[in-house]
Amino acid sequence: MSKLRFRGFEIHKGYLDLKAQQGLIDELRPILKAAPLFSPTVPGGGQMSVRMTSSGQFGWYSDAAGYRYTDTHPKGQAWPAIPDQVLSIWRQLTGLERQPECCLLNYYGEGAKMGLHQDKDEADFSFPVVSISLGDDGLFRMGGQTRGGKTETIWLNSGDVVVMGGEGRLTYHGVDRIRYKSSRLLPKGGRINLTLRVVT
Ligand SMILES: O=C(O)CCC(=O)C(=O)O
Repeated sequence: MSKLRFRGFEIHKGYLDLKAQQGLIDELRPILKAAPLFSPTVPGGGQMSVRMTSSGQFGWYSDAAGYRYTDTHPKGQAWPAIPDQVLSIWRQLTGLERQPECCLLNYYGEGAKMGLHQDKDEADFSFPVVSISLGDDGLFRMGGQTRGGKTETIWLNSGDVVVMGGEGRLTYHGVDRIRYKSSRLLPKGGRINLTLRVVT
């Protein structure tokens, strides 16, 4: 386990051992069943290559009308509760009383990626976003507080956890690509990223 700092991000390499990663996957299975993955469209009209769902009081959603949080899955059911193990990672790394209200689950299949963006649909940027990587390696790109300028990358591996808080809270970030089937954690391959967010 080691802690690195890049562009305001705290990157905890190897934070979760294999047993903890497998435990998390077991906790995510019922969530994926109750709130199946969907492919959001973006306001410009395209479709994201990442598939997603959420747990918590709110889920992140996007369509032609814009980016926002919703209190139900697109099929109408309430989002399932955030798993305990996920909440305990939040508490260990942030030390906060306040709990996240959304755990966004992104699934990157072969060829999926996520463009550079800021997470700014939340009401209060003084709370960090905590990001957990599971499964295949992902090439994480980090920029600055505004669009443009120099960027740098780091490979995130299964079990790495990134805390995006303080000066890193509004740092541009994205995922260029994954190394499909580089991990055996998910039987069908791919990468899961969980981001924990205080929304209101
Ligand atoms: O997949 C990742 O590592 C980053 C996910 C992300 O940037 C997001 O959900 O906003």
